[in-house]
Parts: sequence; structure tokens; C-alpha cells
Amino acid sequence: MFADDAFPSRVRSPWLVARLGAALGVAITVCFLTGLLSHLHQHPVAWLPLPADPAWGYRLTQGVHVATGLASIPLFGVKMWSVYPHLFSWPPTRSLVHGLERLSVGLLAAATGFELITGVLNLAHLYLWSFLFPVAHYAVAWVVVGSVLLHLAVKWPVIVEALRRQDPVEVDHDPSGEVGDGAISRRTLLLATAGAATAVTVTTIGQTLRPFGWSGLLAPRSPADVPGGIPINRTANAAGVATRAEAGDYLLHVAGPRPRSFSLADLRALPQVEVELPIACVEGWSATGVWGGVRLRDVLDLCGVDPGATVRTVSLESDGLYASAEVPPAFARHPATLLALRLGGDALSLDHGYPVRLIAPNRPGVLQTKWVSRVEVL
Ligand SMILES: Nc1nc2c(c(=O)[nH]1)N[C@H]1C(S)=C(S)[C@@H](COP(=O)(O)O)O[C@H]1N2
Ligand SMILES: [Mo]
Repeated sequence: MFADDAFPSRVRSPWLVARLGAALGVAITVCFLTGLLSHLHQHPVAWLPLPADPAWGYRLTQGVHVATGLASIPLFGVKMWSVYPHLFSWPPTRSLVHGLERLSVGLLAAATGFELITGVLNLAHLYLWSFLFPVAHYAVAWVVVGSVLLHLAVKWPVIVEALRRQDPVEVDHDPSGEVGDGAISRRTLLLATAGAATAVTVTTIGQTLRPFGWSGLLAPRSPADVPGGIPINRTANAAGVATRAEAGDYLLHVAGPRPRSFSLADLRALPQVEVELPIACVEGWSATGVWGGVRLRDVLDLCGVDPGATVRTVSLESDGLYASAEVPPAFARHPATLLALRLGGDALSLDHGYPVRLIAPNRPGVLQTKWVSRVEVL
């Protein structure tokens, strides 16, 4: 179909592809495992209860999830570039097995591309398909893992052989002269790709690591310029709760054997606690605040709620993905889990969840319900 010299670069080679693949394999594995953890936080299963300690755990794992995902973009791009001429090989298949192998590679490429694109759109806060994102991003992650494993199994001998070959030096002295004059060497390309992956990471971790705050070029939600130092994810107006939150007749309804409704004054009259805890968003940004308020467990105890119960915080917000969240017992009973009334010593701002918001250690921001109006017992 194409002439032999349609893709002249000699930089493409098993040597390069195997090294890119190894780096991509590590990044994808770490990204998958941290993503799985994030999924388990949001969809808890009884047989694998997650701990509420350390408080910074989710901040770290989700930061790593986003960083490895972003680093995969240049790795994936260069890897695709280095193998795409095979797309045009003719005849397209030599045998049934070869055809299946090519199909699996196509699936791997499509699924990986989907994950990277949806992940980046999510970071950019383009929830064009807000209900679809978590479901699709999670489901397709399994397709990636399955097709990576298949790909590894099929290519294992080729990979081992290519990784063993140490020195690509003969390429730099390719008799065709291509590499010598003007074209870049494989080694240079590999270094450039590593550099790009590092650059992408450094320009985004600024949204989580304050010392890197200057570098948050690609980070849409740098906390530096927000009141209280905590970015606002969804404003009260966007959530349609501003009027109800400020109405003045606020009551927190708590279920249990002795159900009770607490006014703001009731909550302020209970023992007050201050904790330093991060909001760690699934999007990879995180920021620490000093939160003040009442312990959730104190309120649950007042209502006679079983210490082993999972509870659910429900927002004034009537719909929206994050209008409610489950709080498994390890979190509900943790001494640092608050129904927060204050941030940084001041009354909670409307956008941070006034009058009352949940703040708990070691879990995704999506589960830190703002404008809590009810606590249900599951
Ligand atoms: N009711 C409600 N609570 C919510 C949300 C929301 O959309 N509605 N967004 C969540 C998300 S995704 C995050 S990251 C945190 C952010 O809290 P902040 O806006 O105070 O920083 O709030 C969480 N609580
Ligand atoms: Mo979030």
C-alpha cells in the first residue's frame, strides 16, 4: 500500500519501543492501582474496608494517580508514533493469531487514549458528561489492564530481546546517513520523552505541593489565590443552595434511635474541635485547611447511632453527583472527622459549605459533603 520508504525514520525500532513501553507499563500500573483505590473510596465494599489513616493518604495516592496519568501522555504519544507505520503494513494480517494480536493492540491504544483524554478533560473541569465520567473512566481502565496483559504475553519474547540490547550506537552511524545528518537518535528521543513526561508532572504537582506552587502552569486550580487557601470546587450558586443555606432557619437532621434536629446554635454549643486536614480532589489538586466544628461521632452518639454503622451525609443540594456521600464507620468514628463550622478560624464561607460541611481524613474531596442538611444511617 505504501512504498518501503514511506516512513523513513530509523529512530523507530524495537529498542526504542520496548523502552518506552517499559516506562509506560510502570506509569500505567501505578496509575491503575491508585485509581482503583480512588474508586474503592467512592464505592466502598464491605470485604475491603479502607482505613481513615493516614490523613494525607488519599492526597498522596490521587496526586500520584494524576501525575502518572499525565506523564503517560508523552510516553504514549511517542510510542504510538514509533509504531504507527505498522498500521499500514500490507497485507493487514498474516494469520488468525496475528490478526487477533493486531486487534488487541488496537484495543489497547484506543482504551489508553480514551483514559488519557477523559482524565485530562476531567482535570480541566470539563465535565461534559458528568455522570458518565467516573463510570466510563473506571470501566475502560479494566480494558486497558486486560489488553496490556495480553500485549505483554504476546510480545514477551520480542520485549525481552529488545530490552537486552544495550547500545543503539549502530543507529547513530546508520550507513543511510539519515541519523547522522539532522535526524535525532533513538537515545535523544528517549531522553526528550522522559524530559517531556517530567515537565508535565512538575507543571501540575504545583497544585498539591506548595513548594512547587510556582510551577502550576497546567494546573487549573492552584490554591494560592483563594480565600482560606482552599480552592472552591462548586459554588453555592452553582449548586443552587445559596438561598436555603443562608435562610437562617437551618437545621441539621440526624437519624438514629433518638433522631434529633440541631440548629446552628445547638452545634456551636457542643464540644468544639480543630483539625488540620486536606481537601484532596479527584482532579489531583489538594490543599490543607484548619477546620473547626463538632466531631461527627459526638453527634452520632447523641442520637444513639450504632458505632458500627455506615452513615450518609446529605446536602441541601437537591441533585448533583456529590450531593450526598457515604461515611463508613472507620471515617464516621474517627476523632478528626468533623461537621465543620469554621475554616481557618472564620465561619465557613458559603462556597466552602456554610452552615455545615463534612471534613474527614484520607478520602476524596468528592466525599466531603458541603451544605450538609441531613445525616442518615444506612
Ligand atoms: N454538596 C456538595 N458537596 C461537595 C461538592 C459538590 O459539588 N456538592 N463537591 C465536592 C468536591 S468534588 C470537592 S473537591 C470538595 C471541594 O470543597 P471546597 O469547594 O470547599 O474546596 O467539595 C465536595 N463537596
Ligand atoms: Mo473534587
